[in-house]
Amino acid sequence: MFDRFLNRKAEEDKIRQEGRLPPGQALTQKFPVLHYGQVPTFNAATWDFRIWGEVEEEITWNWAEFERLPRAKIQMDIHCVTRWSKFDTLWEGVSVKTLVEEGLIKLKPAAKFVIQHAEYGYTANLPLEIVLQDTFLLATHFDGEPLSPDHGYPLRGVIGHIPGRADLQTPYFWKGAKWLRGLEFRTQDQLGFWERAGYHNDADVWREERFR
Ligand SMILES: Nc1nc2c(c(=O)[nH]1)N[C@H]1C(S)=C(S)[C@@H](COP(=O)(O)O)O[C@H]1N2
Ligand SMILES: [Mo]
Repeated sequence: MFDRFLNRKAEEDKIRQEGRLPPGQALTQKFPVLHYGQVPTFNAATWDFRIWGEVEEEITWNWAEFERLPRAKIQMDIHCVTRWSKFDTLWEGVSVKTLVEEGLIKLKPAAKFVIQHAEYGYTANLPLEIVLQDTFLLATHFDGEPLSPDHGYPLRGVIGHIPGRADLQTPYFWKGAKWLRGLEFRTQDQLGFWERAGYHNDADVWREERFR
């Protein structure tokens, strides 16, 4: 596509005109890596994914079982609180909304918040309604390839924005946990790793809710 040959500034101007550049953000054509701590290794024989809390049945899926779950693809814009935004990113993985709709996760009515639990005890919290949006995915693939270790292989949460979907909420990208190992459904919210460090709990990119 011709767009690929535009320089960064020209592409940013075009995105801004389309109303897709949130306040205080800049377009990047790279994919920066940001996280606290080490990159964990993956062992398919010992990896599992747990679902617990406000659910009728707790679940533990091993990697082979996780790979057989229904798959979804989604293209969206992602916005990092460190001020880079990346547009039209393509993700593939498992939609929590689909798992709930197909009865693979049976939520109790009291479930209102979701904690993503990742390797080394990293957590990220979101309201259930955002986790059930089309813009939240348990992603195994980016741009048609398995995630790289730096970006969360084999599984990460991702949250972004679909252009034109002003009805959906868009938190900053840190609300997606890399190296994800489970989801906890809760009646009450609980601050995640960056939220405890002073980042905004709601983290709406259009309202520039960066810090609390
Ligand atoms: N497990 C884990 N996930 C994490 C983080 C982290 O420190 N640990 N950092 C978050 C932050 S602050 C950002 S901006 C995004 C960055 O994702 P990327 O490295 O794929 O760009 O991952 C998020 N997920
Ligand atoms: Mo971040």
